[in-house]
Amino acid sequence: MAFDTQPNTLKRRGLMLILSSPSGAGKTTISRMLLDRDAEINLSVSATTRPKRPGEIDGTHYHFVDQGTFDRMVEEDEFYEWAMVFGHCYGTPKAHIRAGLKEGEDFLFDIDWQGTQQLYQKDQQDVVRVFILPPSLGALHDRLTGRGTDSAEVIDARMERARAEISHWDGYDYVVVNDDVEDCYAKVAQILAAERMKRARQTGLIDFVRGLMKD
Ligand SMILES: Nc1nc2c(ncn2[C@@H]2O[C@H](COP(=O)(O)OP(=O)(O)OP(=O)(O)O)[C@@H](O)[C@H]2O)c(=O)[nH]1
Ligand SMILES: [Mg+2]
Repeated sequence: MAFDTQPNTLKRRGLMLILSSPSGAGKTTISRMLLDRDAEINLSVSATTRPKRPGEIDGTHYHFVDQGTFDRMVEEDEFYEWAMVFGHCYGTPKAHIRAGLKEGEDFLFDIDWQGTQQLYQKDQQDVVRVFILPPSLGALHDRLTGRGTDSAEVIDARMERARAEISHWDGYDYVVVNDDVEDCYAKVAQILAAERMKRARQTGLIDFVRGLMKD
């Protein structure tokens, strides 16, 4: 009897892991940790019309495009979803992701609640939605202040936005409170591991079980 193939190495369909959170709750940190530590997941690189910030790399963090290019992409139906966030357009290019999912690649999405709703409507079975909450609004305020990059006014505006974003918590499959970044990462990694094992995603199971029964 050959038991050399474990079910978790079977062929499977990829998934779309969406991480959303209010600004400052740690989404960017958790995303980076996942991308560094998990070889099977890649970032879905969005297109945006917002100007590039220092340190950002075109094609790695975003595809930075002008409004005309963005509008053309919308017209030609190149986006899975797109939304206006803080006055700029952001969109998820589709072709690359569709092809990757079939090959068993997983994608991480750092998108807001509007994009999450649209992706979910288009593709429920591939989407896993995770929302990260701060332990308290005070902690969120401290983190935003601690970055040292924003004025008090900007921080107040971000806090207002954070309240609005938190109000969408119930549109997610999983909600994780980020008390401690390593704990929060571990929880997100567990969610990912379990979702990868879902029967419907393990497209290689039918053949595997058929083979088992022959032994
Ligand atoms: N719907 C949608 N939202 C996106 C997309 N790409 C990025 N976003 C969201 O747009 C918002 C602004 O992102 P950025 O311009 O990178 O700014 P940021 O400083 O990272 O903002 P926060 O992550 O909110 O702190 C974030 O909430 C992202 O999650 C996209 O393709 N679609
Ligand atoms: Mg961010």
